[in-house]
Amino acid sequence: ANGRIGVLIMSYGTPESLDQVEAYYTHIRRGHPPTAEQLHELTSRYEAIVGGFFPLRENTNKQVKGLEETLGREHPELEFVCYQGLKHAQPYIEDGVELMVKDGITEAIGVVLAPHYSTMSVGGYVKRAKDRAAELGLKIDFVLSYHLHPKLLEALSNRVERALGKFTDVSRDEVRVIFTAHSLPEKILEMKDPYPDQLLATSNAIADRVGITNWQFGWQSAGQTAAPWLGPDILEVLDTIRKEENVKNVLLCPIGFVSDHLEVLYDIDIEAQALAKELGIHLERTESLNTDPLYMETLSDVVFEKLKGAA
Ligand code: FEC
Repeated sequence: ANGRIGVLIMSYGTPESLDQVEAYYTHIRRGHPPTAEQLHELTSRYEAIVGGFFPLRENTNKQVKGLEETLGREHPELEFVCYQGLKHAQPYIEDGVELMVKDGITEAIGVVLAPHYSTMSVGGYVKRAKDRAAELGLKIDFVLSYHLHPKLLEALSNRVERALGKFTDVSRDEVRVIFTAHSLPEKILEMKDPYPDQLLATSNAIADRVGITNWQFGWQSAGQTAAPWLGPDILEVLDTIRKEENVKNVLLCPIGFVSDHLEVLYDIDIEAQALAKELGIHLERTESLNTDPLYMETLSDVVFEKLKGAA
């Protein structure tokens, strides 16, 4: 490829201030504003998390910068220019595509800051970028998943190792490791969506590397809609394993997320932690990837491989 290559880095997006929470929530709900009660509930979750109200924004900014630096270092012969495209906040995915075209980019690769493919998650990001790129005549190709990339597995395995070290008074085998990811509506199963299998493949690969057999998978952060969501939820899992198997030590490893944000800092660190206390469980969580160089290299590798494939 000649000239500059655009990289559209897509992430979930988060509000920038409390007065943007309503617009953000309305966007997630596809234009349906939340009730006052729902809005209050979400606002209080943001108010409760550590690291500022909206850590996802700064984390995404740092990941974008980190990936641009890594691509530049690993491929000095090429010029990669990174753009952000957010699913539910500005700059939206379409804004990122428009900016690339305005900057004279003609060839681009898109990648999502989530390792596992689902039609409802990554598929949705890709569709929006593809549609806008087609309208503007931009050539763009997409990385769809990277859930078994060796460097990603290494970064996650290191984290599991480190967090297991926090259980000083019991043997490793006594710690139940629960790999988690964002739940989705059960209807994805009928669509033969690869999401659950990819998540299990990542879990299995980490368990193999770390050498753990005492592990399982659990879903988290399911939405409040009438349709059923994939389960069991981690809250239910904690309750069951304490009562039925007398498990007292649990390590949660959120493999579906790559950054500190609401679903990690609230749903795990506050909500699951409170339940664990009540149940008498020592609960720890693996650190988020954020800008781990191994994660930046994972992204750099998959973007470059896609570019070579597209050439
Ligand atoms: O820190 C932040 O400000 C944002 C945290 C955040 C991340 C995230 C990631 C994923 N979501 C996924 C699926 C859904 C589906 C619905 C849904 C709803 C919400 C709501 C909030 C929210 N999500 Fe999210 N998600 C984050 C935050 N998510 C807030 C709305 C209130 C609530 O239900 O709690 C249901 C929407 C609908 O009704 O249609 C589905 C998936 C991911 C992981 C992949 C990715 O990052 O894209 C899948 C981070």
